[in-house]
Amino acid sequence: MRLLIRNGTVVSPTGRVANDVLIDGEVVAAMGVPGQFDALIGEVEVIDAAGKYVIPGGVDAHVHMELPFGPADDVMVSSDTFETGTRAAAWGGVTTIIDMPVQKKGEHVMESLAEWHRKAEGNCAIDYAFHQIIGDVTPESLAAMRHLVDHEGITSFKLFTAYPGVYYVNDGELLQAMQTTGELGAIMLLHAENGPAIDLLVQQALERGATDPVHHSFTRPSPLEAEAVHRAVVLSQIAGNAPLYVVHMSSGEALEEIAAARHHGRNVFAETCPQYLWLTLEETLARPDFEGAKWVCTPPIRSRDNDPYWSGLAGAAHRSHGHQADLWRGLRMNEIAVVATDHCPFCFADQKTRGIGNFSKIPNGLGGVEHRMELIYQGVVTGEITLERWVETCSTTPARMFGMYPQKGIVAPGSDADIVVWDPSTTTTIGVEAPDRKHHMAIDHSAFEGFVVDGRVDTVISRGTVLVRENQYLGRPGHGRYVRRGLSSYLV
Ligand code: DUC
Ligand code: ZN
Ligand code: ZN
Repeated sequence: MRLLIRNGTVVSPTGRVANDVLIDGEVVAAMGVPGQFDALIGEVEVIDAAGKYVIPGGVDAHVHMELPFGPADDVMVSSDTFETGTRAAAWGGVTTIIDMPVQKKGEHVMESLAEWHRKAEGNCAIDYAFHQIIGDVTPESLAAMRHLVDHEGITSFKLFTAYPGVYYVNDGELLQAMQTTGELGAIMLLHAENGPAIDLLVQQALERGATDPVHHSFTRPSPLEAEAVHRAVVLSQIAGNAPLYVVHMSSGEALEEIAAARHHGRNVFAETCPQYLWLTLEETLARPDFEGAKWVCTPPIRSRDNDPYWSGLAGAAHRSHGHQADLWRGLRMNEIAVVATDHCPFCFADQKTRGIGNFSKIPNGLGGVEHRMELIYQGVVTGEITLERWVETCSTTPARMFGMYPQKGIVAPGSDADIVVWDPSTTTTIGVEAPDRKHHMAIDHSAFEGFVVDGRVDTVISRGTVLVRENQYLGRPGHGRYVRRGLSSYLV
């Protein structure tokens, strides 16, 4: 099967060029000046991309489909399965996801990986890979990490300094795991918050009757994110400059820690998510009548200015951080390398409402896999980043960071034909109430309900197969394949 994308503008991190793209089977066969392949018309299927951008399919490096979340006696499972979540991702111009098998305390890494393969295999509309979560640093899990790098195509591991009793690892365990990732040339992903301190603040808040969703943010103040980032940066130094990638960064202070480390030439990278770039506590978590629960995710959505709770406690003068502005700047300056979503949806009706009267019981997570490309493109429209940087942070860099480049992340001869045709001339309305394209995620609300953004996914191609075209879904479960990853391209 051959496809010809004609008359479009191909965008990569290094620029944009008028090129036609010829796809043969699963890969890009050739690219050339407009009209170069016109002799093939009649023999190939043609997609007209006049006035549109032709970009590499999105790579969302941080998602959680059907993730069991919460303590053992009260587990809730994130509401998108691999089937529904990857279909929604395809609708949103994403052609590769990286999900995360979970090893908790006392569990076996290899069993968790086998379980994730069982959940994903045969169900995904798009290609998928895994980062392995290590919740229990033991000789067995350290040995398993070696096995995963050498034999399973898993070259990155996620650890947590948050969630004591569930995923939390202490500093010694973190250092030991970093020594292992450093030796292997693998990357450690870190959820960086000071879990024990947060647990104390949560307990104190509940004791004084502060039970509304907004207290989820007040009890996870941004200095406790920055402190955890700083500690991890130091530990990675002690581990011999072991590569560190801080996931879902939400605050200006945490960003300062990353920027300082990078300034000193350290192997430290950061990721943020659309919710931290676009949403503020005042407009979301602080909504009355428990509606704020829809936006409970971790780290929390930050205040427009600063965190009133911790500045009040410390008696500090009010100072304006503007977390969102800081994060956009970080994205522009490459202090933040990647935008992912941390897609982890929970329905309001039967999941979020479990936390009425106790915000700490609200399952943590937002659905966003379908909207990252358009929400970050809006940053192009508003002048925060360039068109090239959009492609870089949403596709090329995650592919390079996690050992999938140039198979993924670029429109180039020999690369997988994972391509999105993007129409900048129209708009998208986001949400369950959206008039012509209600969201496809298995969640009963949207964190971005009613947002009208410029641009729209027009056509989505995954390894040469058209998944979305003319507002029609043509994909199927099982098209997506497991991607074995190599080592990161960013490390020498
Ligand atoms: N944060 C979330 O919001 N959900 C899942 C896990 C996490 O770290
Ligand atoms: Zn996390
Ligand atoms: Zn996550």
